[in-house]
Amino acid sequence: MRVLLISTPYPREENPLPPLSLTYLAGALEREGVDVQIMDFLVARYHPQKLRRKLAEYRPQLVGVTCVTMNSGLATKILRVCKDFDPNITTVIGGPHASFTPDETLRRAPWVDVIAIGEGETTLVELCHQVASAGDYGRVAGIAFADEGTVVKTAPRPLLEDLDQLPLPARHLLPLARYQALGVPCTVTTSRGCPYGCIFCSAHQMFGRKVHFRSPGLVVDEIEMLYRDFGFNQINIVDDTFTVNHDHAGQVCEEILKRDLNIAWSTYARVDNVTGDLMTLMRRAGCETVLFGIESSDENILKTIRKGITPEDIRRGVKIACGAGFRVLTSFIFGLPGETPDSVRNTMAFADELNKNYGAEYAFHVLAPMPGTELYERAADYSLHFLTRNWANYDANRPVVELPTISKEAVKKAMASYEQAIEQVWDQIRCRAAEGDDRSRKTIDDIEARTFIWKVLQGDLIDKLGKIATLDTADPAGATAGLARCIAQKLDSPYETALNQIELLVQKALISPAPAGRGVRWQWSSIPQTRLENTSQLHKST
Ligand code: B12
Ligand code: SF4
Repeated sequence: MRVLLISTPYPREENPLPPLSLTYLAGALEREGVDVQIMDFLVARYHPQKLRRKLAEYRPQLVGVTCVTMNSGLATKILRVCKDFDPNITTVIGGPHASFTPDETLRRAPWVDVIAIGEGETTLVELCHQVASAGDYGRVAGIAFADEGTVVKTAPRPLLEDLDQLPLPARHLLPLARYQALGVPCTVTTSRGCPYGCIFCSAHQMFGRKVHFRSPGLVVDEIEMLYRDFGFNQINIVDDTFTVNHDHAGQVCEEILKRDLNIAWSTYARVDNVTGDLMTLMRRAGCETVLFGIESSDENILKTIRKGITPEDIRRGVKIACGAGFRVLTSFIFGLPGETPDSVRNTMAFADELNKNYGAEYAFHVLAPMPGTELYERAADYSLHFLTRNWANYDANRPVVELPTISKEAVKKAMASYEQAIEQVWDQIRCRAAEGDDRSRKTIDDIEARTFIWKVLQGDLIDKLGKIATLDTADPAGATAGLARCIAQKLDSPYETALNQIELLVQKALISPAPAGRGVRWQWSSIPQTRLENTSQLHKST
């Protein structure tokens, strides 16, 4: 049985990170002896022709794609390419959006065979067994499919009780060197589920309100492997709320400290469940950044959305985290039920207050009621008027619904003033850099470097331009310069910039030349065999 798993691309502004969904799914399949590959379009160019080439070469019997709401349209298009290529391929879609829109997805995309609803590891394994034996999908819990014009939903898939039974994510199937070139952290989870019931969020619908935890020892085994074997020194713990259980969070931190891992990490937290002790411990264990979902400063709005926090909780939590030396990011949403032009102004002033008083940074989004949230399911009760049902617009950066209490223009204006404020901050950084401030110069250089690398990734330039016809293969500097010249020309960027960036990739062993004819061919590095052996050791022990 051969399975191809695909991540649907999304814009760079959303900060692509190594996808845990596909690596967990692939890990579960590998453990069952299923042959699986991942095509990761988050850090490579998507083109239907490229996909067709892969389908022709790998000949998968099942293709599974993951997406969220904003890229769900593209995800179904990807599956259409697969179905058109070979109608015998079983096409499957999963993730938070598809899970909550099975009827609509099957109606809009009749070439999709199966929707995986909710947690996917066991569902996909069982589905593969059915596909391999030409069996009956109907026996697999947690899926929806069309049968002679009607949508069949099988029994709900029970959530995994013991997360230690999960496989290790099969990250060796990802193009990790590309993520490392971008300098982004590697994603890890220590738990699934969220006990809170915020009405704009679907987390508790997806993984339940009972939080299941992985054993801290196993979590840190994985982090240690990412650090020692895969070369990541930045980790993002993507639990819905890492700080929800202090014992568990504390044990993860103690375990990191015990093993003396020099990693920097970041995570999501709630202002009402941080304490000075926990924050101090997290800081000692290498956590540098926490992100708090604040949403609004308006008490009535906070009550309506059932966030369960007050402005006082917010000040207290932010003060503790900033006091403990964290970089604190606060995230707000414009356009929640009850929003008025006044509450928008107050929320912006509040974000400024948190910044001035404690040093917390802030970001604003616009409400996008995604399927699976109470706001979406009961939109009329909250007086939400949908402006568009085009999911591509649900990026939470523009109004997709309107409220009687505030116009969409007022929300757009608030977003525009926030974006302008960010632009001003950048102008100041650029000015300071021009005046010789080293820190500002470094910030600008980092951004420029990432932009350059992003273009290289999106153009697949190492793969396309990497064949360098040097006569002397023993001349690595010549091959590096050759590649830099080709890329600089293609991107119309200065040769020195290209050379610096390519040299860095070579130094970090993220790209390497292999002899090809009388010259060399550059390629992205894969994980060395010894590292893979360590991975499978850990696989066996979990
Ligand atoms: C980390 C994260 C990010 C990261 C990285 C995403 C990544 N590449 O991993 C960043 C910061 C980039 C990000 C960005 C955004 N995110 Co985000 N993010 C998360 C977060 C916190 C964790 C994701 C994760 O790794 N989960 C763990 C894995 C194991 O779970 P999973 O992805 O759901 O996969 C399981 C199942 O869904 C299923 N499954 C998934 N795909 C498939 C495919 C097949 C074939 C099968 C069989 C099964 C299956 O099986 C998997 C294993 O059990 C989730 C919240 C959450 N708890 O999941 C939000 C979440 C996914 N994000 C969300 C949103 C809204 C966004 C943004 C739009 C934010 C914004 N602009 O405001 C952007 C969109 C970018 C994008 N297109 O993904 C929403 C999505 C809601 C929706 N309906 O779309 C979530 C669910 C948060 C929430 N509760 O509202 N996000
Ligand atoms: S917003 Fe955060 S706390 Fe609220 S339900 Fe979603 S993940 Fe949980």
